[in-house]
Amino acid sequence: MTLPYTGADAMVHMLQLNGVKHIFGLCGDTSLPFYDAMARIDHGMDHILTRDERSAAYMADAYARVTDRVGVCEGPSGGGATYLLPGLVEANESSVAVLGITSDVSVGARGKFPLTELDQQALYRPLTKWNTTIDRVDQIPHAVRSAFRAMTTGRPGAAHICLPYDVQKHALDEADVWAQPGHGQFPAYRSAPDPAAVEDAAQRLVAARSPVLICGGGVVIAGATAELDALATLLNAPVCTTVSGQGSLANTHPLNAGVVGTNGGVESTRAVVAQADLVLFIGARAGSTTTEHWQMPSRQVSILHLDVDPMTIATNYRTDVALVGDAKLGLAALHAAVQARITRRPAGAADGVALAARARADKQAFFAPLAASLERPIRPERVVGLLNRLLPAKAIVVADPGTPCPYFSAYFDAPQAGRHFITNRAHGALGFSLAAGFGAAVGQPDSVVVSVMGDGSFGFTCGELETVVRRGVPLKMIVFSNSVYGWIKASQKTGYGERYFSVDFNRTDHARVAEAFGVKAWRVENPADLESALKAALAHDGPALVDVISQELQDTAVPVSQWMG
Ligand SMILES: Cc1ncc(C[n+]2csc(CCOP(=O)(O)OP(=O)(O)O)c2C)c(N)n1
Repeated sequence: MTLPYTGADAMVHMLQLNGVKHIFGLCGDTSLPFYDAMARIDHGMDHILTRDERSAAYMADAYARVTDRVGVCEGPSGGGATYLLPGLVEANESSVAVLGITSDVSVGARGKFPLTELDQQALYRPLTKWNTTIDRVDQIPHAVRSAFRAMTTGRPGAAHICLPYDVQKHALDEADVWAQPGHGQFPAYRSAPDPAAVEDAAQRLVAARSPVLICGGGVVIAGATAELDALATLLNAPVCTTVSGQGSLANTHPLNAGVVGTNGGVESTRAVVAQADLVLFIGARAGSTTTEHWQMPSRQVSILHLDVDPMTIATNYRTDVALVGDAKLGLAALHAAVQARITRRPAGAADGVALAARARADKQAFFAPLAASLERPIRPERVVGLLNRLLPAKAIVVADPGTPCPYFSAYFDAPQAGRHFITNRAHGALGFSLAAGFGAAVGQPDSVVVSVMGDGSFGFTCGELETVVRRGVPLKMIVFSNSVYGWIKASQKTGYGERYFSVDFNRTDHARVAEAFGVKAWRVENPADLESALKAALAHDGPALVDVISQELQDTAVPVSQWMG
């Protein structure tokens, strides 16, 4: 007997037709028809079972960031839908194309108190770029097409499709199951800024005494690193990045002056922005972290802003020229327009290479002695310094909030432009990097991927070590073990008179936990042993974890200029 073609079949085929290769998810009652279709159909997609829907979404997020393809995650109704949510929120706010599929109670059971019922569409509405509930089976192909179109065009973002149980079993006509080529990757289309605005901006860039470029995540998402390099070099302008904008230029590029802002920014990079007479924001939102709560750059500086999303422009700064468009096309157009005008720089023009070199040298002068320190507990600087030396050029570091984010933002020296650093800066939820690192490693199996987490984050996410081992992904993991929610303790130290309240917890032996899951692990207390442990972990041909007994964050020289207080 041939089975009818069902809604579940159509969902599987629609994902396949959009070029999906991996789906991260966790099973549930209302997802059974979808799972059965996945089992029956020869679709070539790999379903990766996770131990928590939050992880599935974080995996899909980092997978999308390293492949530029839509990341797909799925979970069941009720609890599954609530757990999938954090990853979709992060992806949406970080302009990453992630599709979340939640199964749901049957349409026919709505309102009758079926187990797990929840208004999933309402739950996701404010948090996704596109969101729908399927009411009838024949809506599935169109809904999936709309979701992919929404995720990959304009400013990329997350989409959610709620797929009721009974609809998955209903029959439909296969003829409507088709996908638009190109909507599986982002950005699917590129639009260029208004040529008149480009001319205006070019004129100001050429006339500026000291233009500084500040890049957000948009440059790497648009694949605009070569165009950025060309424009900055032509102008001899230093390039700063936000935390998410790391990789816009190689960290070792002569014009890279480093990360700006409260989280990872250091005094010497701040000085580069402070002396600018013009700032060009590129693919950046100019939010609180980047601009030190809208103080840096100052209001006196001329502002140009290139972004694919017009709603980011002039949100925080009165803007002299708005360039609405894709970063790759926009930077290429600016380069052409500047080249046509630039004969000589204005009198007294700053030397961008010298400014960036000074910023990097000053930073290094502060960092190097701390990285060499044999103090106990181990200084975070030592971990970053060793990884800078030991990691291959193609490595990807995925950092959690707490110790990892500011330390790696300030001091990690990726020698290549592109996606070599990932962190969840939109919402900064703890417990991101282990799962995200796994997703990155699935998306880019040729790269060494290192997840760097605080022990607080480890506690959120360690169940996923089973997934890492089951799937044989050679993820490298580093835990900063300091038995404290250090970021908050540091805020209590600076802003609340050292009245420490409910921030300390017991030390866990993370290496033994990892070993119990089958992960090769090292526990390092002596700073002199750190290099050999990291080398062994990197050389190991499977997953490996190094548990570093490290300074409490509030006692460190962390590059954070402002705590909450
Ligand atoms: C889900 C979630 N809850 C609470 C916070 C608030 N928060 C920010 S940093 C931090 C402490 C991080 O502790 P840990 O991971 O141990 O790293 P450390 O700061 O000690 O280096 C907390 C609780 C958060 N970011 N995410």
